[in-house]
Amino acid sequence: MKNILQEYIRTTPLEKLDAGSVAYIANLQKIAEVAPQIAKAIIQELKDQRSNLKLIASENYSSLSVQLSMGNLLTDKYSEGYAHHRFYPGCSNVDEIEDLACAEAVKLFGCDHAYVQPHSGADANLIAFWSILRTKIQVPLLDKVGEKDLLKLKKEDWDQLRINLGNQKLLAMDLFSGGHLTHGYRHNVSAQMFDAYHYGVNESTGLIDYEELHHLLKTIKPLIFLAGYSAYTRKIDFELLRQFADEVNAVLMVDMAHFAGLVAGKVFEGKFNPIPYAHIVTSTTHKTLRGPRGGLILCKGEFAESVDKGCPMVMGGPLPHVMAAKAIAFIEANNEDFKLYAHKIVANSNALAQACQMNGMKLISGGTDNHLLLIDVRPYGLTGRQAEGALRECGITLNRNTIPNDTNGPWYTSGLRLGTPAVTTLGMESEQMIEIANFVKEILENTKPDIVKKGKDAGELSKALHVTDDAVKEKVQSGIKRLLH
Ligand code: DSN
Repeated sequence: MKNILQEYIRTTPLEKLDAGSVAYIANLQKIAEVAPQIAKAIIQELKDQRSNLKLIASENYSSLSVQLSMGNLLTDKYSEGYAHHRFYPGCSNVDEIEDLACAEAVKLFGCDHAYVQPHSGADANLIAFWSILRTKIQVPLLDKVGEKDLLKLKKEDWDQLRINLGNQKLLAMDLFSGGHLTHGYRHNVSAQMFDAYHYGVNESTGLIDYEELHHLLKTIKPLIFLAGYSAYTRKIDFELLRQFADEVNAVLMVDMAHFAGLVAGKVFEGKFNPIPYAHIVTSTTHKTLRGPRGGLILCKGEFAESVDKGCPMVMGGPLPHVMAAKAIAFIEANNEDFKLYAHKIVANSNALAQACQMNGMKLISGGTDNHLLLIDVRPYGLTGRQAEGALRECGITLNRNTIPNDTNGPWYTSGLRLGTPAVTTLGMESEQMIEIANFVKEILENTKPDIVKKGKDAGELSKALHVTDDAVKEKVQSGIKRLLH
């Protein structure tokens, strides 16, 4: 272990060995006393993130303040409930942390109410779904039968409530067009909870067709109209979506996990900012927002009481150490530097998209308005999985992604998703985006599907395996090394 720590120190530029690094080293030493293999994996991960170019659109580099606020005794405390309303004693310090995190989120986003307990974006979505169901279905039923306490509900009313809760419609963007799996994908609990319907994008433009969506919404009349995405490259007109939602009395929910940092950084303003228009907004805190891994809910006052019941409705104990890190991230995001950073993410994404197109790559929707772009890799005769593997081998980490009407399915896929939040944190500019696009082109042009050597498919071209020209691999690897140092 000593060697690994020595190597960490050796490979860390002196100017970066500040108090944070020293704290990190002390932290790793304590970890190594119990589980050297965990300390080793952390150091390996550090090296990995330093020596490969991080283009995963949903990843970033959080600050040391964010990271170190999570590695402490706060993890030892139970605090089920919410601030000043706990099922456990001794929570005054956690109350202070949660109060601050909520207040900072409200200040940053200008919303009515914030809930900072969700452990992830998926949790945030589940809590938001149940908060809507509670507000719109459960509370009215309780009012109707004249009972306030769920525990005292008669069996037949309880049975009726369960039927009503299980009989609601959700309309969301489909996974293949850029939606998220928690938005009613059949392999996710959201599709099992709701009668789920989906909208896609126009086949030729790759854009949301608002007219078609309007028509679909009026036909389906869902309880929840969900907007937001994991892999859509354009801005969304939330003002228009709210008008549509109001026409059918639907709740407009927006999952801004991917673009929360662009909202916080005032890149998405006016009708492109979901906060004034959506009833409930969910998010993660670790993507463009650059905070700790976790979830967040922002909502109008009407839903605040239900959202605050996230525990016990969906969750158990909150994570006080992560709430502390969220407070820090919201404070970090609420300044001019973060605004510049957020604008630069999009400028870089545009530069990367243009350079990819100049290099002959086909982009879904023809470009980007946000932090990500999607390349259709079919013209190279590759699946997304093969392309992803080839790029990773050369030092570029990004993920394969479905594209609209993808015939390769969500495992192999036909697309690559590229994002600029992490490389922008590293200080890269459009000049580097041009170099990156050149690397991607060279790799894709010099990679071929490989042959399966064993099993019943032996001899056939595989959708998973690839082979990349060695000289290209070496050239790109040394280019990436240069970019990162
Ligand atoms: N896994 C995240 C992403 O990459 O978009 C969403 O959950």
